[in-house]
Amino acid sequence: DGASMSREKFYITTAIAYPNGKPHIGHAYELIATDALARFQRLDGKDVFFLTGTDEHGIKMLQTARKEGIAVRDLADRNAAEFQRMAEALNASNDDFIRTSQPHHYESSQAIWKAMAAKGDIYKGGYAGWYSVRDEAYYGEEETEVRVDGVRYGPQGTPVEWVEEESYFFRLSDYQDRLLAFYEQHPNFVGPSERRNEVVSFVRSGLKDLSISRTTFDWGIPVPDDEKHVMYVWVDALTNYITAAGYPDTGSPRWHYWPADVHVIGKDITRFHAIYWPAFLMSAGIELPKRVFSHGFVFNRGEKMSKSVGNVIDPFALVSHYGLDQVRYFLLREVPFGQDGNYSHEAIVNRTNADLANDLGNLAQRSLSMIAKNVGGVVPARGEFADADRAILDQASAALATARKAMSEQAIHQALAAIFAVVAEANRYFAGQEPWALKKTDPARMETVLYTTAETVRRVALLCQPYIPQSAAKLLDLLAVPEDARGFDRVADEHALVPGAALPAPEPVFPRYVEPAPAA
Ligand code: ME8
Repeated sequence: DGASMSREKFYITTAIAYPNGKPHIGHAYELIATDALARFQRLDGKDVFFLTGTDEHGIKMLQTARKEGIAVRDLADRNAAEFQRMAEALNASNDDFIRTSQPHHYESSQAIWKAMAAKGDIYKGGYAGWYSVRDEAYYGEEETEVRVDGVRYGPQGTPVEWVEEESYFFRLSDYQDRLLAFYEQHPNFVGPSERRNEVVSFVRSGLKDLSISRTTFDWGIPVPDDEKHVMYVWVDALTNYITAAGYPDTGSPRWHYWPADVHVIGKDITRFHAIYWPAFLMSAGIELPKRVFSHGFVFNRGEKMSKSVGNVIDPFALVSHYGLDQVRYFLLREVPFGQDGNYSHEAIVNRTNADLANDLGNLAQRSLSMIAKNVGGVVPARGEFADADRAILDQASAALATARKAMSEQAIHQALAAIFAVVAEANRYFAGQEPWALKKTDPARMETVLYTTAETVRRVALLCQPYIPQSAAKLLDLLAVPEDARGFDRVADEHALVPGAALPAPEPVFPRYVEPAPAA
């Protein structure tokens, strides 16, 4: 539509997960973070397209289905439904959910293959080398090692097996110089910088042509004009990002979203997104994404989660135990985005009680209940602002600019730190102004202090929407802010609360986490 065409577009994606099992906390983490980034840009006025989905082909899916004694399509259907259910449970605002088993995706993957072939970048040969089924990745022998258990492992610590078969190859080696020049010209293409450095040094060390088809199984997208081969799962997986934007129909109403503004992924799949994907796109003559951001891993008390250790955390259980916004806030605040982080009960309880219940919850509850009791449940009158009033309101407005800069670099934790610094300062302001004492000595000044506090809460609640959307909405409801007045343009002074406007009865928004009583 005309309105969306005139706004700046913003296309953001998560990785698409393998539905060979149920979603785990790593998947939840990536989706929540990407959701916060997408919501931020939407609230900031952009025309956002946010994509997530499932990566359903490949030998890993097939092996899991065999182990479970079910058809691979049934495995994909069953678990893709779990990933969709997780997106709902996490309140993800994705605009689409792509499944690579969808017919349109076959068309799209075959189209990019043909474009690469037409460029002369695909040839038939024989592959002999190491393959990790768990990573769905080919590794050079020098990247592998035999450990004391006699098993050979790849660089991510997963076992590799020897593969020898006829295969199509992509002339990746031809792209080494073009990729290096591209990284040079676009220093922000890969973030954070540690990941960028790894990518650049891997490409500098020399690229070999990449095997891009398999013949020993058929759970994949057929290679055009050679039905004996299916595409290597990563060729089809990466293509999801353009399929969803309408490819190969570049006249599609969604094609204006391409190139993606940012692909949010975990650090283990940086090589695919920062090397293979741009090379495929260069070959096919398609514009490159603007940025790839690799987040860290979430561990359970420092240990890698695995089914065999039995410490895998179920995101559904986590949300029902602690509350959705509590989980979202914890993950986004506690772990600097881009670094590894830890999950622990103590840490989530501490964030829930200290930041949400005590700091933000009490600020809202104390000011709004004083307003209900002493000002008759309407927005208080505002007298002349004192310096202290002006200062806290200005700090709240300035947090938008800080958050905007941080979010544009995926520094989600920094945006939250700036917003919660306002909350901490507002609590000091409220305590220092002692509105309960002013009630007798200077009731007009009391109203101005309560007004200033409520207006600060409004600004903070607006800014909190990307991270804790349900709770922020409740706070804005308590301030009677209409739903169409919740964009970031409303943070400004001219949209401040209007004295005399009726407010609903206050109620607490952030419950404290209380340890369940031990069973008797
Ligand atoms: O890699 N902490 O799928 P996947 C944080 N299908 N992130 C984690 C994590 C953890 N403990 N474990 C996994 C794939 N992830 C491919 C992607 S994209 C075209 C194809 C992240 O289900 C992981 O890094 O193994 C990846 O970004 C995402 O979850 C899906 O992982």
